[in-house]
Amino acid sequence: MLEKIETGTAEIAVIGLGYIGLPTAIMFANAGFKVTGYEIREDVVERINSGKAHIVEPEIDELLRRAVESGNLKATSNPRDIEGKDAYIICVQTPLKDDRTPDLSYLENAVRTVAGAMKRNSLIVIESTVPPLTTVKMATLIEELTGFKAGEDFHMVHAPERVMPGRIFKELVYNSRIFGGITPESAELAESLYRSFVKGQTFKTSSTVSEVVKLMENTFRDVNIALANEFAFLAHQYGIDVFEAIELANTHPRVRIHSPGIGVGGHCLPKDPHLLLWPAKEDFGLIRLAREINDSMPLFTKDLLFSALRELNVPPEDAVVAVLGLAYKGDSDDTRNSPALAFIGAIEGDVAEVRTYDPFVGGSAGSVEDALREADAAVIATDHTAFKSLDWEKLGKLMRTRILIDGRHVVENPPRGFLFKGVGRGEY
Ligand code: SAJ
Repeated sequence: MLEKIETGTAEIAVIGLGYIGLPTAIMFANAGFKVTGYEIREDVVERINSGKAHIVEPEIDELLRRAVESGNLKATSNPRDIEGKDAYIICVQTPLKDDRTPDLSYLENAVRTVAGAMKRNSLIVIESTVPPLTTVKMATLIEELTGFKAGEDFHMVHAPERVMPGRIFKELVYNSRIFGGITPESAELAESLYRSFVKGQTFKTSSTVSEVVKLMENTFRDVNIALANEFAFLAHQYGIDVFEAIELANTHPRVRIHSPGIGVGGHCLPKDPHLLLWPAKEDFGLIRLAREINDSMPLFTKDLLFSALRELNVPPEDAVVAVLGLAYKGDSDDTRNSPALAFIGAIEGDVAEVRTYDPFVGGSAGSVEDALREADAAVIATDHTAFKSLDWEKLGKLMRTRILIDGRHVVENPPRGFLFKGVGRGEY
């Protein structure tokens, strides 16, 4: 196996051709391996085989074309096409169910597909973010399905992805990577396979440590953002601007406070703390409380809006509210778990009309001007760069009532003629 990897003759199957799977398949193909990408969505398979990516990412079209034209990358929906491969790389989603427990059905289906296709001595890599102990459980499932013995007849590794959309092809190469094996040999095989394109540092450990590392990374951010949100809440009570306080606190060499805001969205931070806690019998409660704090921030922003409406004697039921930004973070078109949507859900029904505008996503209005015309309040819900240079004094002339609520610290100086409130901006 090691020889096949080192000579570039190992055949690879990538299961799930999404945001992580497709770029990973492209990287292996362009490193010289024969790669079969397995994906159940047939339209996606067709697109990829014609050299066109179904996701938006810098450089992807050029790199995909090279991979397909060289004959090294083929996509398929037929599980028979991935029979007898040397390595299987699983990149499927692990979302939460409505009750916030992990939905591991995509992963289990992928593992069953691999078990039905693999031969003795295969290497199986899980890149998906999973609850602790999942890789070991999946190894047991494969043992049951194939009769092979884990660590002897097949190798299994958790190797979490760490890339950021928009920088995927750079980060795949230069980020450091963790390879958590069910045995040291498994980790070593995966490390040498990925070394074909990874230039960052690589580390080997156990699969459970690797699972926890990935979950700790995002939980660290989530808990720290919750702390920043708590600071913001306190700043309102003390009548100060928390961003000024944070900037000054961060001049300390060992302090790095995050940014408070309307909430925490995306497909990782709101989910991963739940995955980390799920298999545990007990915990101290800090991580759960942080999740609750971050989930409550759209409601806190609603309170700011409603107190502004009250101050200017606008009955909420008559108010027209323009929400600027739908994406969960700046300069992105991704609305998964977006706090902007949670905020809209919280005010809809309580106000007369909600208009939305997002330069990347769209929305009910075609422009900022259209959204603001005759509106009573503007609420900035996403830190898109374009929102930083809005001329509020000019835009204010379009509005019926001049209320500006900043959920993302986009507006540096409150514009004249507005009632301004912002998350953490307690002094205005
Ligand atoms: N946010 C704040 N305050 C902050 C930082 C972020 O409110 O100080 C909010 C953002 O506005 C956003 C949410 O948190 O709504 C999450 O944004 P993010 O940029 O922190 O994270 P993601 O979900 O886009 O990507 C993260 C990344 N992890 C880290 O930066 C540690 C990425 O590298 C991971 O690959 C990705 O999760 C993942 O897949 O796990």
